[in-house]
Amino acid sequence: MNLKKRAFGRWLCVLSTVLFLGGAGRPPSAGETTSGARDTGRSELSLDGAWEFRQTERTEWAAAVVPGCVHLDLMRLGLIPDPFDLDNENKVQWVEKEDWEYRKIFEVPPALFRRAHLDLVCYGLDTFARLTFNGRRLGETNNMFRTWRFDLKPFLREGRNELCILFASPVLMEQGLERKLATKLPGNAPHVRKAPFHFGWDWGPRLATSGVWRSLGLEGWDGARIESLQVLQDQLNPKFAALRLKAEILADNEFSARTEIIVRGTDGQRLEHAAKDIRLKAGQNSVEYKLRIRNPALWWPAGMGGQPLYTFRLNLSRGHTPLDLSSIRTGLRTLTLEQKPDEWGTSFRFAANGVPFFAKGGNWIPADVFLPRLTRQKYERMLRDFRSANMNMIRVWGGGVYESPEFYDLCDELGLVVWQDFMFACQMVPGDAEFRENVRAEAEGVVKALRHHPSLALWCGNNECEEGWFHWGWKESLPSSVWDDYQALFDAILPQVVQAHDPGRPYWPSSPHSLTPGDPRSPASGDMHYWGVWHGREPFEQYQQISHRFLSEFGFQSFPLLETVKAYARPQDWNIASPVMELHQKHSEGNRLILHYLLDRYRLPKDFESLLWLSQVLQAEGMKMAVEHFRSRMPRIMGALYWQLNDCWPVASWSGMDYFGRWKALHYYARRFYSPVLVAPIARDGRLEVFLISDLQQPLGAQLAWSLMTYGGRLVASQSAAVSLEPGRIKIAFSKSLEELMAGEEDRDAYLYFELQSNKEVLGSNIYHFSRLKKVDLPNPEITFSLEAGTGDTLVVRLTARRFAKDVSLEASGLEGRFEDNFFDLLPGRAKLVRFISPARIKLEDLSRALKIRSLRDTY
Ligand code: BMA
Repeated sequence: MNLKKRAFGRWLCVLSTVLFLGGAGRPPSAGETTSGARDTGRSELSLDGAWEFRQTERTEWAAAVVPGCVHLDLMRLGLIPDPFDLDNENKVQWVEKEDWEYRKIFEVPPALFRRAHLDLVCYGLDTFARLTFNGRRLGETNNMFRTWRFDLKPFLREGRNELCILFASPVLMEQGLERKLATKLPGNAPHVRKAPFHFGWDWGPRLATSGVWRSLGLEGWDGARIESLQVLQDQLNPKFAALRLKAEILADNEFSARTEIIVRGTDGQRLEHAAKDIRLKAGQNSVEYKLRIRNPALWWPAGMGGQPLYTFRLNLSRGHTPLDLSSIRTGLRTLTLEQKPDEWGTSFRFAANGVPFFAKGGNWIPADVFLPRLTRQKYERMLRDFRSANMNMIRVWGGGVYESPEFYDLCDELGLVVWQDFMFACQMVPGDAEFRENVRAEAEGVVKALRHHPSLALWCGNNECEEGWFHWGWKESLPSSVWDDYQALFDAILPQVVQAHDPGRPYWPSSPHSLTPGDPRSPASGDMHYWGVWHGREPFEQYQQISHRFLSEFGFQSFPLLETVKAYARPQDWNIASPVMELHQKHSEGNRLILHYLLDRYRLPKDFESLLWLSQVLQAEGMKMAVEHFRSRMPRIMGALYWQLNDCWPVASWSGMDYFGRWKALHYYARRFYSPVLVAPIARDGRLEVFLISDLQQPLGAQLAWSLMTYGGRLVASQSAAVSLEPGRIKIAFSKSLEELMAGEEDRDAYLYFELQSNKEVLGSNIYHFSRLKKVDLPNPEITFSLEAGTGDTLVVRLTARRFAKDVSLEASGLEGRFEDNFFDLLPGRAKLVRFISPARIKLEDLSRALKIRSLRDTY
């Protein structure tokens, strides 16, 4: 994970004073603070699209695309191979050591040229950019997370203009910055404000790219412009919401202006309207509106209620001339982090509108190494798939990026609560004034850009920096001044920024962190990253000993299935120890650990494809064991976010969904272990306790049935009992000795099946195996299937098995879509119907031809 540092002489840029931080920090493509000159008063010229680029002073200018990055441009021209394929990552390492230059020649329309102010607004420059405009120096940047705004007026010509952006090698810049400091800091390029994962991670390639990674454009305005909007919620009750709308307006002189606010509900219906005349002064101004919304519709996390959203639009005008408009969309809710003393220490739980909820979800990493490739469609598909798996929370991990506006908009719409890290991970930080000011400006920009999202629950300072200091030997090996620098940033600057610009939203210094100073792993308070299983080689059963208050990380790796492996390895590489496969396994112990755990529980798989497949079942079983236990400890434990939801390239990793969006066994399992009602049989010390866990909002009467079956198909015993489920509660349905439950059967011959029903609907089911499955002689299940037309255009697979079948999986390679359920168990004589979900219209014959069915017994 550590960057190998090399000594290199390098220019370091001195930041010019020409630049200043931009406003709300939303790319124009998001469509909120922007629109054409006609109705806003502000006029714009997007500079996205066709550009040119070259390797500084070495090559000719060639075609480039903005937003983009140098690797994508080089790939498009065939100048580098696809770094995701084979071992090409190694072959493109030279790119990060070079400087790259981008230019665009463009015409400025006369109407825009006549504006009193013309700014160049860049929503993402990665990272060390020197900008020149018409040959004159405009300024420099040093942070890919900031929005940069430059005053172009003095430089602009009527007609043809040229913008040039020179990107210095981020690696050489890091080395130069590192040399300036006396102490070498731990972390991946810790001096550079660039996505840490770009420098390589234990699931990601090292592809430290450069380029204009987000939109940029010209903004022309006269007199004044709206810099930011904020909605503050003073009171919220069923009758009304008392709100304040605050706007920051920048004016270039003193004059009288009119502001007008319009509030609309989810359906677009106009709810409120008010106007105010104000006297603007030159410089910063603020205007505040007090608003009341009657009978507010509350925003809820997924599974708890709906996600109604309100839009607040502010128009700014002088007389009848519109100057600017800006709008934000938000939801009305309270979303609090409750830390209250209790019998186990201090709680750590989130509550929506006063109702505490168990956080179910995972950790998000950037969904592509090459960020500009991400589209709203890809975000939408992935986020919907998280929600489909009954998740309600996502942690945006601190080693990636602050995600794009679309990401957070979708989280608002889907009810996915966001835990947002600031972008620092597994590192210490420099303490010089320039670095601190840079981070302060970054944090202000980000907080102002994201604070209106109702899904946003928490600002967290960093990922595992405190953990590293106290548990990875840094405290012992580094001077204490490094800890002072840590505290200056994470205990002072960042919480101050949150307090000033987003008061009311909780700030948590690090993940993990606790209320006991110096003990980020305390079980009594705060959140916890539990890595005893995996890094610590402890068995899965160890999860059942955990009683920390909120598990924000725990995980286990698997390989992607063959269809994804095919995207980077040829048949001759299909061996997990081949160089290509090892390059797509970034954790040095990864393959060894997978095999270590696998042989503990399953038989040796017969071939490469079976190994890939079985690694996914192993991972899914591990996470199932963890989450079922965590949920059974509610309300002591109130969150389970597994590591990790997704991938940034095709690779062996902890993800539940691979780079192409294919669901691994884990994601299907998650849909079950995060379901609102869960039956969880958990064995400890020779006894089996069966927990009934409900996240529903109402009590429910149900019937719990259990049967003892042999793998060969004999029903030994069965029983059932009426049970009641309480909202937000767990209940132990029964607790019996394993011996009694086995009723004289051998442990490797029999299993227990549990099913919970209410009004003839199966709310949940689960299986308890008395023995490790490697010891069980699984019978041939003799699975048969037929295909049927379902509702609409869908196709349904009907499956039956003659004998018990573990982890039945359906694959339809080459067809777009996925099966609604997968990696499930089949019981003899019980049919299972599985829908194939596809955006395309799939023919029955095609699905029949592509369909591949297997189960655990097929792996050996
Ligand atoms: C966690 C994360 C990542 C890492 C993962 C697996 O601690 O924060 O840094 O990828 O572990 O090792």
